[in-house]
Amino acid sequence: VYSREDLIEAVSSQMPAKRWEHTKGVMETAVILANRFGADPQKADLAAILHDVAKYWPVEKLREVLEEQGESSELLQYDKQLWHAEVGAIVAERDYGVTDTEVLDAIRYHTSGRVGMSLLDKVVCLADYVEPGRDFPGVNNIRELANHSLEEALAAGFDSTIGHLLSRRQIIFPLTVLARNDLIKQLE
Ligand code: DGI
Ligand code: FE
Ligand code: FE
Ligand code: FE
Repeated sequence: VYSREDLIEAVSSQMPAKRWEHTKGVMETAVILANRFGADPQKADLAAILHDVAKYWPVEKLREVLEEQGESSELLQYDKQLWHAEVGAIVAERDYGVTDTEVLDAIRYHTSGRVGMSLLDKVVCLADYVEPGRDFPGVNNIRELANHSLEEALAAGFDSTIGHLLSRRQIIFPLTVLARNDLIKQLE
């Protein structure tokens, strides 16, 4: 079993320096958001460390891991950018000995979201949107919303992603739309 320090070494060695900077931003932001909204900061930190572990794996290696899954993963039909999240959860468990299903789910759903996102899922997903190194149109508005409401901020994050995909005529993973709708319902 890995100490936090060893885990950081193992994860950071699998990505370029810039992506590790992003990961450190997500770690710091996830802990702040966990404390703000009542999630477990230690779990948020662990999920953040591992969330992009597979981001720079070759696409054939990602495909291989997803194909090894019992029922062939639906994700294989959608954008490759989505694959690292599911693979990250699988390797967190298999290679790094993470057993906490809340942490594994926060990694698994950090890109797509899901219906019925847990507090930890929301915190990690939102931290990924607003960590200090992020710069995309509307990020400051999402940061402002994150001071007040986890769901408002995350819904705005998904709106931004979905809008971006629409503007480029890309295929949208249906679960992202369902996750976004579910957050809107929670706000009603
Ligand atoms: O890994 P990161 O760059 O830190 O952030 P991420 O895991 O949220 O991003 C993955 C990318 O996936 C993001 O730039 C948008 C892209 N993407 C492609 N199709 C979809 C999608 N993201 C979502 N949420 N839903 C999609 O259908
Ligand atoms: Fe990611
Ligand atoms: Fe990320
Ligand atoms: Fe404010």
